[in-house]
Amino acid sequence: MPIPAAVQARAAWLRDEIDRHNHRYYVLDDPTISDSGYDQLLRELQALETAHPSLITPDSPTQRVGAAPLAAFASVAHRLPMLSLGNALDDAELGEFDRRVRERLERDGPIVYAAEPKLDGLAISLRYESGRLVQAATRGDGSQGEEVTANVRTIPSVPLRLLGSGWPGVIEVRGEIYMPTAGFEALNREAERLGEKGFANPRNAAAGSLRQLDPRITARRPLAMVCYGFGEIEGGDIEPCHSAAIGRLPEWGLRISPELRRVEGLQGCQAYFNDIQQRRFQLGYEIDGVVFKVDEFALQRSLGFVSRAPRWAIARKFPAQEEMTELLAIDLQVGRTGAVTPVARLAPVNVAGVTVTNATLHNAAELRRKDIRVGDTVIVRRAGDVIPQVVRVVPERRPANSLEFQMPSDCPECGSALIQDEAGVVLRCSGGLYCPAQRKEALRHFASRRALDIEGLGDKLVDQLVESGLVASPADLYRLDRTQLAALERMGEKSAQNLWDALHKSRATTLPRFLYALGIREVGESTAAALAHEFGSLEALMEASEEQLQQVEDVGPVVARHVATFFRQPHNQEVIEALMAAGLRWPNAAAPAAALQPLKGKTMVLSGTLSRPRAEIKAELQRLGAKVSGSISGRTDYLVAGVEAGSKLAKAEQLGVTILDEAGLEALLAAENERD
Ligand code: 9MJ
Repeated sequence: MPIPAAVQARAAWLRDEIDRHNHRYYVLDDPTISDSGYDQLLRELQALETAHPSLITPDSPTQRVGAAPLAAFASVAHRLPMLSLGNALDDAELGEFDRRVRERLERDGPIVYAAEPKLDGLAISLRYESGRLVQAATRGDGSQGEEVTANVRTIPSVPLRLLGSGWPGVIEVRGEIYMPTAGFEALNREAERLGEKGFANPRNAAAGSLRQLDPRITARRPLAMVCYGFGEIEGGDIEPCHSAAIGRLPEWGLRISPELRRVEGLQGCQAYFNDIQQRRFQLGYEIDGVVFKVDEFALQRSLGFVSRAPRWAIARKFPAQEEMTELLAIDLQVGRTGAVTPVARLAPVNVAGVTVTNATLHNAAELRRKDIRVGDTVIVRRAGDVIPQVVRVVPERRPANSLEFQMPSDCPECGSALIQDEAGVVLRCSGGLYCPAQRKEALRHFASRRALDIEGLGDKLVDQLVESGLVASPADLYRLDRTQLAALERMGEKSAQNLWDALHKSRATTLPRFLYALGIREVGESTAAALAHEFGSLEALMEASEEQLQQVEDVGPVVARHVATFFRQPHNQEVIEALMAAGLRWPNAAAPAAALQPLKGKTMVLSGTLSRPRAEIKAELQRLGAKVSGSISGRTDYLVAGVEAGSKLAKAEQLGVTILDEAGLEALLAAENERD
């Protein structure tokens, strides 16, 4: 049945419109339609093509992912060789290049060069015949590449037909397919989530994605293309110099580097190089240098090429970011929260101008995934100021007798048990206060305002006390005498006296504060208050089983496990004993004096955004005896309404519940704190 002319015209219009929007989005980076508007156009075209399959053309925007998986890639002979580039590794080598060019061209004055970043991806040649993409091929050895048309068709920045007018009947456009950094990172995060290996760098990710036999896989990878050269051209002409000819490509729907510039002479090249090098890590894609090309095609022709590299172009490379070295040992570092991080000790290697001897291995899961072993030859990578990383092992160089690395079961610093976190990624030392690596942070937390509130015990002082060996656990703080304190660096007699007073004052505390100060994982103020309230005494809490702990509001299996494990550690028991011996005390929370629980029997609800963390306010209210509930009912006494309190506020008004704003709450707390 013939297709009505109106339908044919509509389909043609939709195709043009969709191509035009693709161009605006991917090439000009200036979309003029919303994502949903674009989807609507595409869906309308799909519907027309489904109703009338003979409408479908190979270059319809609906046909990017049309092809079935291949058994293998076909070989393609390049009609004009795909050249590679000579390298200049420093200013002197770039100077040599410029001198040779001027000599051969017998020029005294400066040469005009086209300058562009050197993308680190995969070189590709696109062949358009009558404006239609008919073939895409990899460089291969320069004369024979692989045909990857089906895969390249899935890349949104590659037009299936050229836009505008003036393009030659046959035109081969060459450029680089690459994966932008953001896409690469997202892809690797997803791989990690699925327990898969991920790619070592964006270049490998781009190459791996393009060399898929199933184009549907390529289609899901965030690839892009930038054009920077030409192959065969027939049935038409292009501009007579590189910068102008490349500059036309966006009109035809092809992307080029926004950094393309014309520069003059060696000086211009060096200024361009410095500028790009400085902005290198802000570009959003990886580059390994910049490329300079003699701009005028006539001059390029007279220079010609040697073997596979043109005499008219050079890559001024950045120092390599990846180097190979030997992994001498895997050490384990215990961080502030007890997280154990494996660290690679390396045979010293210069990476991009810096000698690297250590690199992070992130965590045990990553170590296992990459199967990194002591004695391996590894690739080390340093990007900008980022901490050096071990990217991968060179399997061919693995010694025959190598053994898989085993994480220990005990903390290398203190011997306490290591516990796997919920996600199964991080191993953590359960040593808590006892573990020297965690001591400083534990002391800081112990002394902090909402814990024991030891005024004057700042970060620097904690460092000094721990490093001098005077203090290993919080209990040691209470054994310091005034002479020892005054002898510390930058400590006058007056500050020593103040600190001593503050330490003395801190002995009188509350059970919730004390529990919070212990720094048990996942036990914040609110949980500490709930635990104190439920068990009443430290002794009862220390004996509680995980099941009993889980009876407490907001305490799930993870928190229960942390609490129980903490109190089972003999070191923690010793520290607690020493603190009690030092005279720490608190009122018995099981039978709080009425005066200490002025909000006893009151039910309060918090809603909206408040100026302090909600958990903090909740803990304070609980300490004063209030029950803090999540929903408003007739039994609610107060609603504390922050910014955008929403439906709870409306309901409270309806039920006649007393509403406090933040100032009202602070006034209430201040009044009640005064009394307790
Ligand atoms: C890259 N990789 O960005 C060339 N390249 O020119 C640029 N590569 C090149 N030009 C001739 N910008 C051969 C290779």
